[in-house]
Amino acid sequence: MQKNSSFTTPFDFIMEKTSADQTERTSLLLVTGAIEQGGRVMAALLRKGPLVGVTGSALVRNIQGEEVQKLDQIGQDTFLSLFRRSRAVMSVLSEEAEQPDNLPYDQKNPLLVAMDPLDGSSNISVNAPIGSIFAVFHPPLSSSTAPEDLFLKAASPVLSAYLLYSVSTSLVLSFSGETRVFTLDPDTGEFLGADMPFRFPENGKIYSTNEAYLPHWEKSLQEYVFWIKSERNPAMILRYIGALVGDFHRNLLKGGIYLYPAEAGEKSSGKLRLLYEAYPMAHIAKNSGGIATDGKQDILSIVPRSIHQRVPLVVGPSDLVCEFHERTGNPLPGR
Ligand code: AHM
Ligand code: MG
Repeated sequence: MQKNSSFTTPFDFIMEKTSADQTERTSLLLVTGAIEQGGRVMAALLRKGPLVGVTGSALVRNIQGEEVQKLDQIGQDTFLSLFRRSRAVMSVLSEEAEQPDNLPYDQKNPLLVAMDPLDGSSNISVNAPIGSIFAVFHPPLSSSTAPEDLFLKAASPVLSAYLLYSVSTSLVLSFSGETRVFTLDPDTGEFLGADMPFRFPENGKIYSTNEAYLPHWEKSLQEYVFWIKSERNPAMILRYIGALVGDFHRNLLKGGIYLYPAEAGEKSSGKLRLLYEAYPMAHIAKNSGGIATDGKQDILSIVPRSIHQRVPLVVGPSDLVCEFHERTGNPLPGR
């Protein structure tokens, strides 16, 4: 890849954004460095896929009752050991572990990380896009918080990120009110990106949802989907990868709304997890001119009741999310 002098790295981004307040700089650089290194490790393995035996089932079920893939375990081990090595992380909550892993640290301002180390597991066996998602929090101020409650009492994420493993490997980082998009140069191992904030384009016309579940949704949602594809001007088109990271990324670049609503029955709270799927995407959306809600309220205003809590998710550029709320009878206050 031709190196362009205006490219920056995640390191440059964090340095620039912490120049006024350096108290958390080192911890954030160490955590971001661990995410980058994990991205390099995962991307290198994924390039070879079945040739090195990393695809396929691990023949066990996780605490959510879902079949664990070998790559789910590899992602979990890779990122957990990198966060441990960073010595800047106090605790890691993961989709793949029932309880958070408390880690040794020696930084003055240690951080909490909630992660989905391998998002889009059902795409692994068909060589379709997958990703890794991270929300980074400051620990709660109260020193009496029990380790198991750290993630329930932390405020909104301070930094959010995802890695998308696809045609190339992307790293999207959101911090201090800005989102930046980087691409891995596999020859040098560097993540390089434009030296400017990334924002959703306006007037997007994509919607992303698993429409097979529509018969189980509330009537107002069914009517909304009928309206966007049949009556809206311009009509919207459906694109669905089936990995939140892939769908969110396409919508971030092209302008589109992602919906994973609650359903009658088993999925009455939706499918996606609040702390390590909805929160980071909501934080990235907010820093890119977007909004994320559970269909009623802002995702970032929801206080978690349990660490693996599920929520319905609606996320995208502000214009499309506001339109969704108006059409479904829950206009967002002040919008
Ligand atoms: P996972 O983290 O176990 O892979 O599950 C989350 C994924 C999301 O990435 C994706 O948006 C959704 O599940 C797809 O679900 P469905 O197959 O029900 O459409
Ligand atoms: Mg997952």
